[in-house]
Formats: sequence, structure tokens, C-alpha cells
Amino acid sequence: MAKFATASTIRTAETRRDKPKLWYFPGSLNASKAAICLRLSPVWEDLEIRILVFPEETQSLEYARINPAMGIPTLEIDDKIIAGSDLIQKYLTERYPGRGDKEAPPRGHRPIYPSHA
Ligand SMILES: N[C@@H](CCC(=O)N[C@@H](CS)C(=O)NCC(=O)O)C(=O)O
Repeated sequence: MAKFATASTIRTAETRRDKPKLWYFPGSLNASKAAICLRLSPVWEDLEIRILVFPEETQSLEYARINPAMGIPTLEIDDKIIAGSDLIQKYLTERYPGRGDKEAPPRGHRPIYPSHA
């Protein structure tokens, strides 16, 4: 039975991946957030994307083995299986920051658009 939101988790995989793999469903906003984070990261260049059909494939045994909560998205990267866009964003920012992460203005920096108030 589908829920509305699933917990984010990070697990250690049995084998280390050379190439990251994103399990993605186009209708999921959380999957879109993860895809944007990946797009900003250098790992995008060598990313495998598995597009899932909802709910047939997201609730399949194959996917349950990757993500037992069967939520979307999941990223397999290095020796990790990361479920949830929030943890995917954190991992990429820490391990594989892209120009967007490194060059983003710090909090409190002046806004892009000047205030006319
Ligand atoms: N905490 C996760 C939530 C992931 C989540 O709940 N995804 C939804 C789709 S946007 C989902 O998989 N729903 C199906 C279900 O809960 O069974 C995140 O930040 O990505």
C-alpha cells in the first residue's frame, strides 16, 4: 500500500559501485529534487538512471531489495544506498560538490535582485 512520504535512510551496500545509479520516478517531486542535485554535481557525467513505473515497479521485489520502504528516490553511490532526496543532497554536497554548491553565495549575502523599497 502506498504511503505519502517515506523516511530517508542511508545504508552500506554489499558491493561498491563504480558508477552511481538513481532510481527515479518522473512524477515524484522528491525524485526531481534529487535529480537537480545530481545535475549540479560532477557525478552527473557518469550517472545511470533507472526510470520506474509507479506503482508496479516501485512496489516490486526488485526495488524493495534496494529500498525496503519503497519510497522514491534512491541513489546507489560508492558503497552507499541512499533513500530520500534530503540525504542525497547532503551526501552530494559533502562528497561531490558541484560549482553550484561551491560558488553559491553564503547565507546573508546580498540578493541577486536589488531591493527597490
Ligand atoms: N524523505 C523522502 C521522502 C520520499 C517520498 O516520500 N517519496 C514519495 C514520492 S515524492 C514516495 O515515494 N511515495 C510513495 C510511498 O510513500 O509509498 C525524501 O526526502 O525524498
